[in-house]
Amino acid sequence: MPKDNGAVKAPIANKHHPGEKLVPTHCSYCGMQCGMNLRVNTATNTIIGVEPRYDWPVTLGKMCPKGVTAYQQTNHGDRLMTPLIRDDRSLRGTKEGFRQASWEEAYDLIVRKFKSLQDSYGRDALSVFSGVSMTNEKCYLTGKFARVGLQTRYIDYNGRFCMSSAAAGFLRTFGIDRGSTLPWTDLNETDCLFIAGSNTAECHPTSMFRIWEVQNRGGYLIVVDPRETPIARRADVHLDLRPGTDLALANCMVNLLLAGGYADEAFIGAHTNGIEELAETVKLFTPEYTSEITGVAPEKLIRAAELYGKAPNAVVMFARGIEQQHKGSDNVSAYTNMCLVTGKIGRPKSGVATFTGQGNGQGGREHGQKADALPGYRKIANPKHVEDVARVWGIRPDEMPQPGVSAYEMFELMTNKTIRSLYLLCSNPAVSAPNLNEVRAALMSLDFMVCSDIYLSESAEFADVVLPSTTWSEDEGTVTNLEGRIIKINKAQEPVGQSKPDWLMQVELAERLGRGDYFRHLTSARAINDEFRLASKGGYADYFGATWEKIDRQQGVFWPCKDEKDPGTPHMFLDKTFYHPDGKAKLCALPYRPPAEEPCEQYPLRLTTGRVVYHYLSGNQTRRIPFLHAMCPEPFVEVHPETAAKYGIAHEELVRLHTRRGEARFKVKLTEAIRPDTVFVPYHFGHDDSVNLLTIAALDPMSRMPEFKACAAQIERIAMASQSSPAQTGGFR
Ligand SMILES: Nc1nc2c(c(=O)[nH]1)N[C@H]1C(S)=C(S)[C@@H](COP(=O)(O)OP(=O)(O)OC[C@H]3O[C@@H](n4cnc5c(=O)[nH]c(N)nc54)[C@H](O)[C@@H]3O)O[C@H]1N2
Ligand SMILES: Nc1nc2c(c(=O)[nH]1)N[C@H]1C(S)=C(S)[C@@H](COP(=O)(O)OP(=O)(O)OC[C@H]3O[C@@H](n4cnc5c(=O)[nH]c(N)nc54)[C@H](O)[C@@H]3O)O[C@H]1N2
Ligand code: SF4
Ligand SMILES: [Mo]
Repeated sequence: MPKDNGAVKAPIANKHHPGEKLVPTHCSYCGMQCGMNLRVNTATNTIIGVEPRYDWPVTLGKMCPKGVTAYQQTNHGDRLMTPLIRDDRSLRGTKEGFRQASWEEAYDLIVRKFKSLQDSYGRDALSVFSGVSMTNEKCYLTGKFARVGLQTRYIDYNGRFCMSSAAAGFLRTFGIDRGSTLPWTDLNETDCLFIAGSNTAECHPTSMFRIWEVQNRGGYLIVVDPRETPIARRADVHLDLRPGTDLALANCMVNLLLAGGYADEAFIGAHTNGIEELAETVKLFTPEYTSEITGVAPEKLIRAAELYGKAPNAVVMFARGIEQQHKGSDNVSAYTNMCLVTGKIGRPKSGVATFTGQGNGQGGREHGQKADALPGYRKIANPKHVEDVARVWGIRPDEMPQPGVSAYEMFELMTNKTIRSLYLLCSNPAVSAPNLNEVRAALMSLDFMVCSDIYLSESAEFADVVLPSTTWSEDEGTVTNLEGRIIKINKAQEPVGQSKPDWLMQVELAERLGRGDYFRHLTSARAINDEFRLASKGGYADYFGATWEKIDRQQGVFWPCKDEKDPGTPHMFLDKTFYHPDGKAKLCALPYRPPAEEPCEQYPLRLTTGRVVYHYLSGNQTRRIPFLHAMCPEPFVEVHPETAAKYGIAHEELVRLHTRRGEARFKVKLTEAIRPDTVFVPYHFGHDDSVNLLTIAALDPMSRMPEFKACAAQIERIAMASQSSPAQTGGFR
């Protein structure tokens, strides 16, 4: 039994309830993938509740408010039970006009439309936009479905808004992108945690017992966040920077580490490239200069560098706070420089980790849903990689479509009619994409749209055909958690109504599109797993040896796992070999750039966006759960009392936020836990309540990640605003 560091003291046996069985699995939501047992009534074969899995080594029985209510999704009254078709296109952008249809009718319509659009406008008239709340098997098949089934180049996914900067940064620095270089069970045993841009207590709550344990053992916690989040409140040093200024702060840390005698010269010399240029670049970032940019007091910067530098073992961690910037991938490489110059990487209890967001945010980015990538983290730009995958798929290499474009850029291509049709699955971009007025207009401009979801989402309102998918509890497969550990999701109940797993829809559609030869053999999640492990074999993200049996036997398998004998790789880089051709890691010299949009007279505040513990992403799942809705029924804007006084606004008053792209109304939440120059809004709400009506689509040049975390905004009392120019509408309702 692994050591327990939190409130749960000893392994607790799960109670046996008569007439029930427990199905061990993992939560449907975030990258923590907490172990849970679904309680199933054996007479009705339905899910009726949940119990923690105390024996799951990562989370030891802990779950958050979303996890304990996740089971309520499966038999929820809002589930889509049959395919829906809408004949009257004038009703698009609303919930109205859908009628129930059979699968045959829905498939016939889809196939007819797809074929005629491709006949008229070429194969690339179709596009696929997917998400990573799906298993590896489904993510893999979605990539294959786009490229072999639909034969289009246009596929991308919601991880572009989530993990793409972490991925690009790690690839540049290490030559490989595994989100964590060490298992979570190491975290509580380190001496210093440096956590930037992560609201860990709300977004990865079941990591907290390990983080508190570091402090309980006399170690240190440093938090970089413009807001005093629950974790920042308990930090030894809270670096409360202006949103969008991390690159300066990270450079300052490296400067202070080098100047303070904390550099590991031997490690730098033997295992890295680029120290001269890095040292030259960071020199400029003295505590005083950095303080001017970031607004963080110089003493705090010095103290943070000292604590990290002195710690025998330390882990640098970050999340979307630093990654969702138009220089997110630079921020990732810049913070990772801290580990490399001090040699605190490639050994137990030291390293770097990003808090992967979605349940399968890691696996989902490795197996071909990205515009330019193929299974095993291969690249379409590399002819050898294309050959490897083409062989497994049974196509000629020259039949492999070229790379497409990133998620936001796909919407731009819809607007200009390059892309005519969208097959959307497992994502709700009408809420979660940036600059929503444009994105909603892009969806409206489509000639034909299909949406697969478990509920009628805000995005489904734009569709011509809606397909009912299964929830995670009605199918099986594997997911890769935030450690890089491949785990098993088990089926607890038969699909409700006529809902089907996404992989089955794709296999059946491929058949009707005349592409059945490539898909017909994939008759189960297991069969897909066999093919996908083979397709990943020899790639960077090699899953070949991670069989379902081994996953069960070992409580998960860390990739890379090359073959049957290989137990997997919990710790990366133990032999100090990185994945660039010369085996060295790259120290990246990255000059500071300000956010794409800086405050000005008209838009004097910085708007940043993110999450609350009670809701998940676009909120399409969690807004329907009574307890979660009761705890957080509507969005709000966090405003510092000083700022509120300046604008004459009060707690709970309704205000209007404006940016150059749009406006929306929110209730004010007065709090001293935010910088006076910054306001924060959670983005889990739809229609006119979406803060993404305001956000900017400034894209990172490497990762194509939008700058969700910083734009310039104005706040107005509604009473005053009503006297000014007429309100722009919040897009389509
Ligand atoms: N409850 C809940 N948990 C979730 C999710 C959810 O929707 N709800 N989603 C999951 C997913 S997909 C993801 S990606 C993760 C996201 O997990 P996090 O990244 O932790 O969540 P966010 O709220 O987006 O942002 C984190 C923090 O970044 C701070 N921040 C804003 N701007 C900046 C900046 O410029 N610099 C720095 N250093 N910090 C900044 C914000 O104040 C916020 O506290 O959470 C996962 N877990
Ligand atoms: N302003 C702002 N915007 C953001 C962010 C931010 O911090 N600020 N964060 C970004 C991040 S990190 C992320 S990850 C994105 C996420 O944004 P989205 O991709 O919109 O995330 P979800 O709400 O999870 O959407 C998943 C949809 O799929 C459905 N679904 C669940 N399981 C399945 C399944 O198995 N099959 C099918 N077909 N459907 C299923 C759900 O009901 C839901 O409607 O949002 C991004 N947007
Ligand atoms: S922390 Fe994440 S995985 Fe765990 S219960 Fe909460 S939402 Fe689910
Ligand atoms: Mo995410």
